[in-house]
Amino acid sequence: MSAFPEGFCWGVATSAYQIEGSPLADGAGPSIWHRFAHTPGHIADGETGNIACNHYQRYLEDIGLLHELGVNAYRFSIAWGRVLPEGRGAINRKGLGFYQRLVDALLERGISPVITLYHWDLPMALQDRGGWINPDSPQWFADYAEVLFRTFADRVTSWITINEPWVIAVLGHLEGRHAPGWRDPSAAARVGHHLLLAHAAAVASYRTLGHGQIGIALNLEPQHPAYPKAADLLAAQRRDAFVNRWFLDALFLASYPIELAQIFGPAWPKFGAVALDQIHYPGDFIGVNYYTRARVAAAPEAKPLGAICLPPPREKSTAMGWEIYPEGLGEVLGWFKERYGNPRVLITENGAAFADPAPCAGLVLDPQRIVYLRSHLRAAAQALAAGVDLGGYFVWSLMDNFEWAEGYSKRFGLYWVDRQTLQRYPKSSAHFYRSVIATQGAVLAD
Ligand code: GBH
Repeated sequence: MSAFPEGFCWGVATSAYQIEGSPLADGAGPSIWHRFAHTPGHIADGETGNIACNHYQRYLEDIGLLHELGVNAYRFSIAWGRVLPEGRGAINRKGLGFYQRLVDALLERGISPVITLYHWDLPMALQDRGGWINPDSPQWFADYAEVLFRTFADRVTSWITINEPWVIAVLGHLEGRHAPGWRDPSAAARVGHHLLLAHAAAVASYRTLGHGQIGIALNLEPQHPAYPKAADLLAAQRRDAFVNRWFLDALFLASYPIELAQIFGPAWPKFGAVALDQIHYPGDFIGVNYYTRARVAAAPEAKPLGAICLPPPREKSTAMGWEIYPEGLGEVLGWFKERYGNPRVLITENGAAFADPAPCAGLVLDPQRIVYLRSHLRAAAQALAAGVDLGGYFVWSLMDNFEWAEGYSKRFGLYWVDRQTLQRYPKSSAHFYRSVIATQGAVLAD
């Protein structure tokens, strides 16, 4: 099964706040994640991104890891506040310089940068103006994006505007588990809309400044009824509207699912035809971040969705408590072909956290991660064979890093990071992924 075509994009993914460390170095402005992590009670073990993987200093060594894997692409994000410490206005040359050196070093190694403009670390200066609930926020984002499009016009041809608008809106503004830590349904609804407007504005700007491909990355999860009964089926449909179709229907169909008005009640704004036309803006590809599915049971008392998710059986669960369900990746990829006009798709994140053992003779044995990756790569190959326009696959993540509210307690990396020395050690999954890439997927048949 040499299932993956010539030119297929093989990569790994990271994000700035999760790996860089030194969040205030060289004149950077603080971000909402810096503030959130320094407010007690938000992060497991009171951790922060102050050190993270110290990638800010060790980026050349980390490019060595990418080279070792044999990837032809690397997805990373830029910290807005390093480039624009106030979020707008004056450019911080030193902060921008870090990313210029990173991009140059990647290109020297023949690795294509795939840049995410926003992976959750909004400058605090903009949060002080309301952050993403401010109607000016899409313009702030477009102006920031323009700085980067101009800087990298000749060198970078793959861009992702925003990582997981649903997580930003819901975990950040409805459930308060992520920065900025709000619990405000009306804010969450408006933030979701402004993120879509921000994406559209950046895509429009890229049309005049760049000649590559630009898209958005969505977290997508099939929602299955826990039991074959009508109430669970309806609950799963509500949750599908909430998690998946909120952003898919907006981008591809110029509409929001009607369920959202029921779920949010009076907190859901009345969007007119003009507003819906403005968010109908998929870009050149859609990024899929796939981890799991949900099994949904009706629960009228669980507001506002009237639904709860069942925990998976132990033997099917990752360290995050998410079900290992590779079929779901095929299902998600199928949606694009069946419902959304078969756009180009990149799997911009896929991976799993497990309780890895410490390195032994320089290697970490993580057979569970190999099983996880193999089964999901097979599902991707099958989708390709079925006619899905799949252009690439990125493992989350290159190395163990700051797993948001979980701190450093959850390890997603192909490389194990020693929290004392920050030394990187390969896991057996790194060797596995290298062989997948080297054979264009032929080893998946074994
Ligand atoms: C991604 O988000 C992020 O882009 C990345 O930064 C992060 O490190 C990585 O995943 C790992 O977490 O609780 O069973 O209902 C993941 C998005 C959305 C995936 C919520 C799991 C909940 C499953 N997540 N979803 S469940």
